[in-house]
Amino acid sequence: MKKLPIALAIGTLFASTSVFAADFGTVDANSDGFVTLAEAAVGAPEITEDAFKSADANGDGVLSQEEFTTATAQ
Ligand SMILES: [Ca+2]
Ligand SMILES: [Ca+2]
Repeated sequence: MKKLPIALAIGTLFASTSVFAADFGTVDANSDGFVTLAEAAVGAPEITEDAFKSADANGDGVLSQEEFTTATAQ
């Protein structure tokens, strides 16, 4: 079995959690336009720092709506 691309793995992780089946605005609890690891962990306690960093394409420590959508689009 081939390894899944990391984005697909992230998307699967998010999609398996009900909160991440919701939209970006729901996960972005403080509505600042970015999802932090802490915000992500509210909906997906099993998320790892490595998984979060893999979704954080530009490495700024937060997920933009584009990064979030990319990670959860699979
Ligand atoms: Ca936020
Ligand atoms: Ca980012």
